[in-house]
Amino acid sequence: MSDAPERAYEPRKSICPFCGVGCGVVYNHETGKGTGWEAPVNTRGELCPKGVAAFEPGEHEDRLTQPLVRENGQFVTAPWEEAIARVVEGLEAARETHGPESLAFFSSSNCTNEENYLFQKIARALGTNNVDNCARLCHSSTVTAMAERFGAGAMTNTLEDIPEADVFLVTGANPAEQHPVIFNSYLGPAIQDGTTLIHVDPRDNKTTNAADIHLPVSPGYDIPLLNALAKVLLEEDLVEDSFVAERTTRFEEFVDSLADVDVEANADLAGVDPEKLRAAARAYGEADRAAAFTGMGMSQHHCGTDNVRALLNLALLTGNVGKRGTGVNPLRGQNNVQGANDVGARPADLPGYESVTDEAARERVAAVWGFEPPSTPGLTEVELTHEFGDSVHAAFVFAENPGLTEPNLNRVRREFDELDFLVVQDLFMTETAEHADVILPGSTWAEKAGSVTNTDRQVMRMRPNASLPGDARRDLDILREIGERLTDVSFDYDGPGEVFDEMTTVNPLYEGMAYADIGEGSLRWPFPAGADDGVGVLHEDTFATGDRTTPLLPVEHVPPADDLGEGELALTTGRVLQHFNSGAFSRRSETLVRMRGEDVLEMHPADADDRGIEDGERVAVENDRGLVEVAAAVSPIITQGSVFLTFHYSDPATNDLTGDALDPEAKIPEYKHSAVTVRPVE
Ligand SMILES: Nc1nc2c(c(=O)[nH]1)N[C@H]1C(S)=C(S)[C@@H](COP(=O)(O)OP(=O)(O)OC[C@H]3O[C@@H](n4cnc5c(=O)[nH]c(N)nc54)[C@H](O)[C@@H]3O)O[C@H]1N2
Ligand SMILES: Nc1nc2c(c(=O)[nH]1)N[C@H]1C(S)=C(S)[C@@H](COP(=O)(O)OP(=O)(O)OC[C@H]3O[C@@H](n4cnc5c(=O)[nH]c(N)nc54)[C@H](O)[C@@H]3O)O[C@H]1N2
Ligand code: SF4
Ligand SMILES: [Mo]
Repeated sequence: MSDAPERAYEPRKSICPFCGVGCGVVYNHETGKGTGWEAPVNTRGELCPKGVAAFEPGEHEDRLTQPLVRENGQFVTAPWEEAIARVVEGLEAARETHGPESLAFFSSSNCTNEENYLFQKIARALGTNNVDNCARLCHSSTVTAMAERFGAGAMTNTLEDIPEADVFLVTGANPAEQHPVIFNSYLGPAIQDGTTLIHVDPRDNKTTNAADIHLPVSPGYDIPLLNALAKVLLEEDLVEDSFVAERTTRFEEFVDSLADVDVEANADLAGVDPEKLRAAARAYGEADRAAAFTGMGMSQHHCGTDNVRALLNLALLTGNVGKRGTGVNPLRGQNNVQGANDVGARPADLPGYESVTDEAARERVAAVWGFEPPSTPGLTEVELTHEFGDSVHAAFVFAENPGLTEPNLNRVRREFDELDFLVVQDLFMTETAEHADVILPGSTWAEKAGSVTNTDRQVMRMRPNASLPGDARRDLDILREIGERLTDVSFDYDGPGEVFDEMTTVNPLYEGMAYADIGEGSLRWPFPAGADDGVGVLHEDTFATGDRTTPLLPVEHVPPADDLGEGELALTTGRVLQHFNSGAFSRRSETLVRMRGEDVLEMHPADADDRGIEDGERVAVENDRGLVEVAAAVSPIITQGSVFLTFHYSDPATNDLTGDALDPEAKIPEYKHSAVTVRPVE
């Protein structure tokens, strides 16, 4: 560990390390902060506060600048040679004793396409598909539902065409805070010009401020709400018959499934005003073009896949797919969550989403790799943690902090102690790294080159702006060396360009792209032969499944995993503008900490009154999994019966309270509904 690292800067056009919007950021010598450049997304160089602050965490005194190894329970610094030798020894020992499936690889949506590609290749060269990334925790359910219906899980539309919509239906997402440049530069101007915004969210947040209709759904009750919207579309003849006839199947069955749906009763169950719900259905159904956006409020439930299925029905009923200004658009999480998945850091998929069970796909990959990837799908992120000490004995965690961001942390902490060997490649001493045997100090975004793929499928290039502090190394170099030493395969690439170009030969989505061609612009997938920069609006004539039609699917309400007992409230969790995920970066940025310090519990005045809680008072939020103490922020911005915490802080850690329930198909945790009691701290 070190004091504040010295770094030399040279401004070069790169991409913001925070969210999936993918704004261009460059170091500015005058301000010592980030400045926007006129990049593919932030075309006027606009940034949100996180982009401006993006260089600060790399300079923080907590920065790890030397490898650490555990000696007699304590971390001591070690030369790289020794640290890497221990990694090779630790992973090999588990593999020899328990087989390749005893290894777990946590890849990173915070890191580049090239790093993720090498990381999954290492796992597969060792004989396991146990490689996943934290997209599992964000949009895995969305991707499952969308891939099933449309053949692709990504945004159906592009930022460029979306402002053509007459209506935006934003559900379970708060883009004004989580995707600020999309909201301010693409949605906002359209709203100013008359596009109607419908916001479905239990909280009245910055996105709601711009909304025409707000449906404050009770957490976990989106299916009754979405089914009621579908019912109004049917009752009021707002279905686009020609689209339903030409592009969908199973319409009659779907109509039958809604026969017993009573709009008023469903609205009541979802906690929203039936008249407002009807108004929302009319606005969406009558619009010439309506674009839906979906986020964590929909995806992070144990019925997350079904939630999104219910939303897809609305788009299909109204013909809002395959045209400009329409679609179903998941707003992706980190700067490379789209890319980490595209390049194969997934347990059931090879690069380009070809299934590991598909023999022809494995053979195609083998022709390039020189070995055949294993054919049994691996385990997903939370499943892997739950197997620590049982079937999994060694883990490599690259640029993730599951020790803080997975649900039910008291269990997760115990699980980490069950491992025989853990290596963590990060920038700071994280809650996960505290359990490690070896910690490898990697590079921040500001010190690396490579490509990332943003939320609307644009592949863009990052360039180093800063020198590496101390003995820290570039992530790609660390992975290359581990790959060389640990596997029988050559990892002798001369840099990200060579890795990218190999990746395009095994990944059908990126086939034909060349690293050099990205330049300061972007290349978008899919990228058919002869395309200049890729396909914008997906599913125009046929869905990506290859079919012209897709079914309408009946969806039934699934009650949340935690029952609410007498006096209990529904805790939902999420984000604020100034902080980011585990807080690794945002809590190490003076600019952002100044904007927002501690976490608070958002609580409705009626719920506070019932419990004798005053605004600002410290409260205990508790269930049988854990206890969190914070100050209450009493205000009607949150719907009665629910409370809200972020998960951006480590002390207290909100995920002490969240539970183990997973969506049966996508395996996403239920971060958005936990039963808790709230009382003043004595
Ligand atoms: N500032 C900032 N930006 C970020 C991030 C960050 O941490 N901070 N993280 C990035 C990442 S990794 C991701 S995945 C994205 C996520 O971006 P979002 O999806 O916008 O993130 P959340 O705040 O988790 O959830 C969105 C909204 O869902 C609402 N909600 C809660 N429960 C329910 C429910 O049951 N139903 C419905 N309909 N709504 C509900 C919450 O009140 C919240 O306003 O943001 C990315 N961008
Ligand atoms: N309660 C609750 N929990 C949640 C969620 C929620 O809404 N509610 N959301 C979930 C979601 S959507 C997500 S995506 C996850 C996020 O969970 P995580 O991925 O665990 O969190 P992050 O903060 O994005 O990043 C983790 C680590 O990456 C390191 N890092 C960043 N960049 C680099 C790099 O370039 N190189 C190296 N070597 N390290 C780097 C950081 O220092 C940090 O320690 O959290 C999930 N957890
Ligand atoms: S909107 Fe996202 S990508 Fe753009 S500056 Fe803010 S955090 Fe970075
Ligand atoms: Mo995420």
